[in-house]
Amino acid sequence: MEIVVLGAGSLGSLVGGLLAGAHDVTLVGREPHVEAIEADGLEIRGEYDRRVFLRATAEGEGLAADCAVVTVKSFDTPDAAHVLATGEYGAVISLQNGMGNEAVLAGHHDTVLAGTATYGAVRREPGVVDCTGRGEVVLGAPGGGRSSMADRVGEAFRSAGLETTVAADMPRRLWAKLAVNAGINAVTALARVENGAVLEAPAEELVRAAARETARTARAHGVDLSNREAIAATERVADRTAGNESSMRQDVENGRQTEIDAINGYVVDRAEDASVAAPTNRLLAGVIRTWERGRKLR
Ligand code: KPL
Repeated sequence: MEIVVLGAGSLGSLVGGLLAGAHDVTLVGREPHVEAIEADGLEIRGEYDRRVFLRATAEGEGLAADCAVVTVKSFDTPDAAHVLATGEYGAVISLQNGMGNEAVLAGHHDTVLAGTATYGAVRREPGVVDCTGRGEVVLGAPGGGRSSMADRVGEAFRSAGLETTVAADMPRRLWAKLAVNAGINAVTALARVENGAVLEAPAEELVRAAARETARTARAHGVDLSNREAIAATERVADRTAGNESSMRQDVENGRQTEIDAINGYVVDRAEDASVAAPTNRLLAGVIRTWERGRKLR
């Protein structure tokens, strides 16, 4: 399959590198990462430990492929949608954190798939990505139901060795992943700890509260996600990725804007729409936004 991966951050580099083992992949990113990959290939450290050779470019306009995998930060989705609109793709799949990305992409493309990924990845230096934990990709039609394109893309991911499930209940899966990110990301970023730290007191209580509020909000919007399921999903991911730095912690450590608006901020907004209380998500979003403002990142 011909695949374009748009976004060569930690997850995009890892997914692009793994897909390149079985497919014709073009990774679209920024310099100097792109130049390093073009010169010497991409080194995947950790779990997979290999060097792969794939096309890498900083020019995403006018490309064509069977499938485009979007891994850019949620606040860059509108730009990504415009770039993709200049090319031709059989399907566009969002493998991003946060909610609302598929709707933005669907404004420019007919066939959009939703996806979640729980692989641990850290881009160490130009041309090098570390897989810090094997996770899972789940993909399917954003509104739920079966999709033959999702089956095709899922098979392509699996044939490249990525643990992949094609799901018919994506709205529920997206809200469950939102609960995971709402619980883990801001707490690990603020406390500068690894994901496993959220399994212990005193973080444990905070993280459960954020996941519980997310599930309550999902139910208020007609999505069948119990508090127990949301908490269990959060704890399972924290356990599997115990030694990882969350993406938000990486953003904060590197002085970059975070995805807080699409994660805890999204929960607060949807909770407000449905008159549900979300005090923990509000507090976490407020503290991260204050940090961003102090750094002139927003
Ligand atoms: O999605 C993640 C992230 O870091 O953004 C998790 C699942 C928490 C893995 O670190």
